[in-house]
Amino acid sequence: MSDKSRKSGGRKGRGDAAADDWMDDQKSARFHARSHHRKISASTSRSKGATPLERTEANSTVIEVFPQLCRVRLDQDSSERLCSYRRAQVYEHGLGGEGTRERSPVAVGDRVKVSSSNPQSGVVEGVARRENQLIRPAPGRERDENSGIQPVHVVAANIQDLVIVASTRNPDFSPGLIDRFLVAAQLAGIRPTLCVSKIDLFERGQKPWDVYRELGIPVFEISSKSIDGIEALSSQLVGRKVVFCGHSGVGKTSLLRVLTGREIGRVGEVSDATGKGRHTTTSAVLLHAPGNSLWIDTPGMRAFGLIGVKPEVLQQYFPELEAAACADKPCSHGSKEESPGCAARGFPRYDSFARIRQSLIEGES
Ligand SMILES: Nc1nc2c(ncn2[C@@H]2O[C@H](COP(=O)(O)OP(=O)(O)OP(=O)(O)O)[C@@H](O)[C@H]2O)c(=O)[nH]1
Ligand SMILES: [Mg+2]
Ligand SMILES: [Zn+2]
Repeated sequence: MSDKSRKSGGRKGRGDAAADDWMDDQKSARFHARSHHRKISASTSRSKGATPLERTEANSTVIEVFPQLCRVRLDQDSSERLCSYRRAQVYEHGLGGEGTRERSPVAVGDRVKVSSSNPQSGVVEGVARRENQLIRPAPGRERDENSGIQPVHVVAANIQDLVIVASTRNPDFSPGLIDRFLVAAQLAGIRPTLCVSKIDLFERGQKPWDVYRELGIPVFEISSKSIDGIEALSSQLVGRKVVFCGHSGVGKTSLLRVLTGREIGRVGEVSDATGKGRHTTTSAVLLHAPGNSLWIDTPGMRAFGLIGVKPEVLQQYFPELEAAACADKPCSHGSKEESPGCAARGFPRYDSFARIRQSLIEGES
């Protein structure tokens, strides 16, 4: 979503179109789930104050989530099951603080306890306490006007690394989303890495991603076509739990194909007309890769709304601005009128910071 639409009363804070989301645009998932809809009528139980399972009680990992059903992988024999999760409770996993609520009991990466009566299917009996989670406002779900509750979508749970994928071209490199992901990673305690994809399309000139290197964020220039940079990136990620995020069409699935050496998922052409991806991947999926790696491919996001950060503390997540030599201490790094003696305005990410701050002031969670 553009900042223009946000200012003109667009879908504040969700930062995305409903079409990006598994629950709103998962044709195959609906197909899978349809037969179960009839059998399962009770609504998911919501348990304020109830406690999740201890981690040692879990016996499976959630690898894909659909409405009503999820695909899990059992620890015991690595077999997969399609499981109903309607009996599982929605726990308060310490999401985005007051006024937020997860809308699904399970997320990709969750550790769960599954009971199964046959080799194909099963039931999720409980969800283990999470180590962390990458969250965003649930696409297509506004904050409820009466209760003030913001529905939350957990992109992935129990992860160590967030690989932010941004292409040099086709679609063009766009830092706005990167800065938002960097804030979200800090909030969740996840190590961020910037992966600049399609380096084979980069002709020469200034590299707008160098600013992230200067900030100390690991930056890898890669190409899934020419395989440049893949080994270096891979060596950082083997054995780790990683979620790959970015705009549609930047090459996340292509990258995961090269990293895993498997023809996973679907890869789609970028539109010639708009220069944007076509939202080829429609639901997040966890891949068990060599070296006990858990790598999660996600659907392309148009934007990324932040949850659990107030505008006045946003600067804590922009360390270079935090250190700026402003006349007033503390300084909100606001507009010229608001903060006349502010020294943050000269920094490369200042405009990005100011845009995010403004959208938080205007009501993004
Ligand atoms: N030139 C070039 N093209 C690439 C590279 N990686 C991917 N592509 C192309 O970019 C397009 C999009 O690739 P995908 O892997 O489907 O992108 P994605 O990020 O998974 O997209 P969504 O699933 O929609 O979020 C395809 O046409 C790929 O062939 C690369 O390194 N270089
Ligand atoms: Mg994809
Ligand atoms: Zn300032």
